Amino acid sequence: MSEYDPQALQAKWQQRWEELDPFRASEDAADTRERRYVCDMFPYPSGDLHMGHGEVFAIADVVSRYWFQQGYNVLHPIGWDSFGLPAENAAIKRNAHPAEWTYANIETQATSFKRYGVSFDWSRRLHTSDPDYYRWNQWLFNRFFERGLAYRKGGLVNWCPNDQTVLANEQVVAGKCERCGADVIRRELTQWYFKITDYAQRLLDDMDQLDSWPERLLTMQRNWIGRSEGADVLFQVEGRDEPVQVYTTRPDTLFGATFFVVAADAALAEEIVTDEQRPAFEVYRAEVAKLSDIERMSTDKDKTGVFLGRYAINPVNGERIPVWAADYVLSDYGHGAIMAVPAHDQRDLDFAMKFELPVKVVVHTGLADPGETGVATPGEGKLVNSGPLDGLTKTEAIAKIIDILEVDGRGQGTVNFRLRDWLLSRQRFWGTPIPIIHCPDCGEVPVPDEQLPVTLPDMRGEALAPKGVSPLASATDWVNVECPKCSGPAKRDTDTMDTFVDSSWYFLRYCSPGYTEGPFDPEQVNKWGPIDQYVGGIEHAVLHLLYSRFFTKVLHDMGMVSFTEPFRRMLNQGQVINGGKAMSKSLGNGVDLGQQIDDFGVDAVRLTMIFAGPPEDDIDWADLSPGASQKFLARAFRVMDEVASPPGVSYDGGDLALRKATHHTIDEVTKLLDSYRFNVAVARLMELTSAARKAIDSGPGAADPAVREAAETLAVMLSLVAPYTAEEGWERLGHTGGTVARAGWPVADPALLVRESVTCVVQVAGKVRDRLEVSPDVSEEELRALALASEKVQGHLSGEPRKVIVRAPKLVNIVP
Ligand code: ANZ
Ligand code: ZN
Repeated sequence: MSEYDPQALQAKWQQRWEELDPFRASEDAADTRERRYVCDMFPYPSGDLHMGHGEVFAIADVVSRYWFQQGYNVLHPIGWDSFGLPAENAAIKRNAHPAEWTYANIETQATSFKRYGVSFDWSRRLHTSDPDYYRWNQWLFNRFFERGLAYRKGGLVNWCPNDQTVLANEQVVAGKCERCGADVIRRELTQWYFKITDYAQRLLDDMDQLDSWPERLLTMQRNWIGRSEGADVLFQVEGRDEPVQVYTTRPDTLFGATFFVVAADAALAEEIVTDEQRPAFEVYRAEVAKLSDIERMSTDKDKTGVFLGRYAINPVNGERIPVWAADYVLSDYGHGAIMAVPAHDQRDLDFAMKFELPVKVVVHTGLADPGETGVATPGEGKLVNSGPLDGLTKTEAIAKIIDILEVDGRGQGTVNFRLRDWLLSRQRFWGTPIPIIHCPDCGEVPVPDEQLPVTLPDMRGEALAPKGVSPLASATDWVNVECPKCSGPAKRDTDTMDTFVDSSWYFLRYCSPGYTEGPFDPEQVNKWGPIDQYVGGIEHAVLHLLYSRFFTKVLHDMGMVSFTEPFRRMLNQGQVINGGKAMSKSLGNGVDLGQQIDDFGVDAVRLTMIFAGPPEDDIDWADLSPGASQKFLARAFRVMDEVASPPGVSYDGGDLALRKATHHTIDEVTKLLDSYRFNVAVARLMELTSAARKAIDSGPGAADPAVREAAETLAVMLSLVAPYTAEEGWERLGHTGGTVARAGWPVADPALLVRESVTCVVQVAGKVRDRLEVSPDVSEEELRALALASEKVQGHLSGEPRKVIVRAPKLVNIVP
C-alpha cells in the first residue's frame, strides 16, 4: 500500500500526458467516429487563472472527457482572447509593449491549464493578437464592407472618459463602462458600425433552434433585440414643411395624444425651437448630454423638459398639441419623437403632471381616472372619445386606425427593434487595425486582401496613453499611405476593432487553426460545427453570444458555413463566491486558485467545484471543503491500489452484491451525466467507493473479481473529475503505458440492474449453459430475449432454435 500524494501524481502524469498527447481531435477522413465539439469561452490573459476559470474549465472538462470515454471524435480546443485594454494600460504603466505583458500572461495561463489537467487539443491553440489571426478579422471586415454590413456614420456615441474610447451599447451597464465602471457620457463622433440590425428578425426567429439554451439567456437576448409592432404616424408641425414621424406601439390611443415630445438631443429639436425658447432649450440640452440612456429612461427619475414654442397637429382630429423637448425620449430609438398619451403611458403621465398638461382618457379600462390618481392605465379596454374607434377593443382599434392612416397616407403599420447597430471602432492601440484607407478622392477604400494583415506599428509606453484619438494617429509613417485605388496620398483609418470582433468567430478558426486561404477551412468547420456544447458566463448574454450568432449568420449567407447558429447547446456556469459575496479586492475575500491547488491538489479542487452543486448554481467556497474532497480521493485511490485480482479476470463469479452496486452506478452516472447533473454523479461515485471498501474489509476481500470491477469502473468515471487520481489508480490496477482517459465508458449489464433477483437456469438441449440474475417478475418475453442473448447460450446454438420453453422466472429450456 502506498500513500496518496496528489502533488507527486500531478508531476508524473502531466509529463505522461505531454508525451501521449491523448486529446488530439482527428481530422482523418477515414475516421468514421461521430464528431463532437465542446468549447469553453476562451480566457482573457489578465494574469493567472482564477477560481472562476477553475470552475468553467472543470465543468467543460467533464463533458469533454465523458465524450472521449464514449468513443466520440472530440474537439476541445483552447486559445486566448488576447487583444484588449488591460494589456495596454499595463504597457503604459511599465513603459513596455502590450505584447510583452500579454504573451507572458498567456504562458502563465497555459502552464496553469496544463497543471489543471484540462483535456485540450493543444495543437489548435490560437491567440487573437497574432497577426495570422487578426489578419482574418480584417479580411472579414472587408467582406462585411462589400456586403454593406460595415459602414461609417456620425452620431452620438457612448464614451468612457476614463478609458477614452467609445463603447458599444452592449458595453454600457447601468450607465457605466462595463470595463472600468466610469460614468459613460455621450459624444458626437463618426465611427464604424456592423449592421447587426439587418439580422434582428433572424436573430429572434432562430432562437427556435436554441431550445437547450437557458431560458434566462434567451429572455435577455429577446429583450435586447426588443421587437415591437406598432405604427409610424405622421404629424404636421407648425413652421415646418415636412411632417414629423413618431413610432408608437399604441396607435389605438391616437385620440388621447395631448402633447408631443422630441428627444432633446435630436436635430429636430434644435431645428424647430422658436427664438424665444432657444436659450432655455440650449441650457437644457447641455444638461441632457451628461446623462446615459439608462438614466434618461429610468422611470423613477424626475421628469424634465422644455417647451419648444411650437405646436403639432394630430392627424386624426386636427387638434393642436404643444411640442416639448425632453430627455425621456431617446434620439436613436424609433424616430426620436413621440406622441404623448398621458392617460395610458406612465412616463407621459408623469411628464403631464409635472408640466400641467392635459390628460385625456381614450381607453375605458374600468380603473380610476389617471388624471386624478397619477397612475396611467396601459391595459386593455373599450375605446372612448375616439371617433371611429369608439367601442372597439385594443386589437380592433389598432387594425382600424392603421387602415385609416394608410388610406390617408398619414401613417402605416410597422415593426420596430430596440437593437442598435454594433459600434466597432475603438480609439485604442491594442486591437485589430481597421483595414480602411481614407482617400480625399476615392473615399473609404478597403486595403486589398493580398495586402493583409495591416499590422500594428511598433509603439510602447507613453505613446499609448489615451488622448481621445487613437494612439495610431501619431504613427505618421504608418498612417500615411498611397490610396490603393488612385495611388494618391491617403491615410489609414487609425481606429482598432472592438475585441468582440475577435471572439465572434474564433471557435470556427479552431477547426483549422493553420489555414491560410481564409479565416477557416469551410470543410472542416462544417464537419465540426456547430459547437455541441459551449460553456461560459451569462455576462456575455447580449455581447459575445449575440455577436457570434450574428457573425455565423453572415458567414452562412456568404456560403462559408452550413449552419445558422453557432452553439447548439449552451451552459452558463454559476459564479464562485466566498462568504456569500462575489470575490473582490475591496472585500479581501479573494481565493487564489493556485494556492488551493498547492494546498489540496488539482483533483480535490476540481472535485470540490463539481460536487458543490448543479453547474448553473453559484458556488460559495466558504461552505465547501476541498480537504474532505482530498480525503475522498485518497479513499478511492486506496481501493484501486488494493485490488488483488489480475487485470482481465472474469467478473462472472464475483460478489453479486458488489457487482450489482457497480452496474447500478454505471447506469445512474451515465444518465446523470447525460442530464448534466454532475454533482449527483460524484455522489454516486462516493457510494461506490464505500461499497468497494466494505467488500475489501468485511466482505469477499480484495481478490474478489467484483472488487476489481468496482475499482476499474471508479477509475474510468473518476477520470472525468479527478484525472490524476484516476490515472494513477488505473495504472496500479495493472493498465500500464496508456491513459485511463481513453479506457472507454463502461456499459451497465441489464441483468445486474435487477434490484431483487432470482437465478434463472438456462438449458440448451437439457444441459445447463448459463445462469441469469433476473427480476422475480420478469416477463416471459423478456426472459426469452435475455436467454437467447447470452453469449454462453449462443455458443451452443447454430441458427434459430427449434423451440424455447420459458417458465418465468426460473427456467428457460432451449431445444436447438
Ligand atoms: C404612444 C403610446 C401610448 C405609447 C401608450 C405607449 C403607450 P417599445 O414597446 O419599447 O417599442 N417611444 C417611441 N419612441 C421613443 C423614443 N425614441 N424614446 C422613448 N420612448 C419612445 O416602446 C414604444 C413606445 O415607446 C411608443 O408607443 C412610444 O410611446 C414610446 F398608451 O406611443 B407610445
Ligand atoms: Zn484614391
